[in-house]
Amino acid sequence: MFDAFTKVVAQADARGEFLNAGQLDALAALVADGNKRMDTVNRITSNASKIVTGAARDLFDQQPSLIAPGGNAYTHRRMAACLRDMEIVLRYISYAIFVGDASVLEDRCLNGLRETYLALGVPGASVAEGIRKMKVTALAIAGDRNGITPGDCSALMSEVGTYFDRAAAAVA
Ligand code: PEB
Repeated sequence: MFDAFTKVVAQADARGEFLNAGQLDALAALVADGNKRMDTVNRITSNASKIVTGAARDLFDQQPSLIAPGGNAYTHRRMAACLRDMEIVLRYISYAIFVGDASVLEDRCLNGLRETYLALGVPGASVAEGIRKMKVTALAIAGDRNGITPGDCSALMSEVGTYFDRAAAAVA
């Protein structure tokens, strides 16, 4: 599990090199934008259940067969497993945003998840759609210009988007 700093150190060490100016500049920019990152994590974290339940509701509206008898979210047990899975994915995405690196998400959540869903008979494409719906809400909440010092968050928001994209691609 890396963060943005240890990732750069590991890469430099693998080549036996000192950190270069480009790496230092990139990490300096990350530090300078640290408050934006923490605000983003805070907003997503404190709205996690809203993001999860909203995405699940939209998913079941669009794919009602999931909650019909025989569907993969039919019965309270499967519905609970589905909501829990979406929450787990969002939690790992929030960690990745926090550390500025996807490895925690990849190693601890996405690794083997597609195979797990295949074995369970859970439709990965539907999980991916649920993740894409969480992305839309999370970005709207994190990027809300109200109640926050205005600034340019475009790079951070696109980084946040990439973590959702990775998660969706890993199960689709
Ligand atoms: C992954 N999900 C399920 C299971 C596991 C995971 C390991 C089997 C064990 C169990 O039921 O608890 N666990 C989960 C995860 C990590 C982990 C992400 C990461 C660290 O440890 N059903 C749907 C939707 C979708 C869904 C498409 C979006 O209709 C999910 C939610 N996951 C779902 C369902 C089950 C499940 C299990 C329904 C139960 C499947 C079953 O038992 O029939």
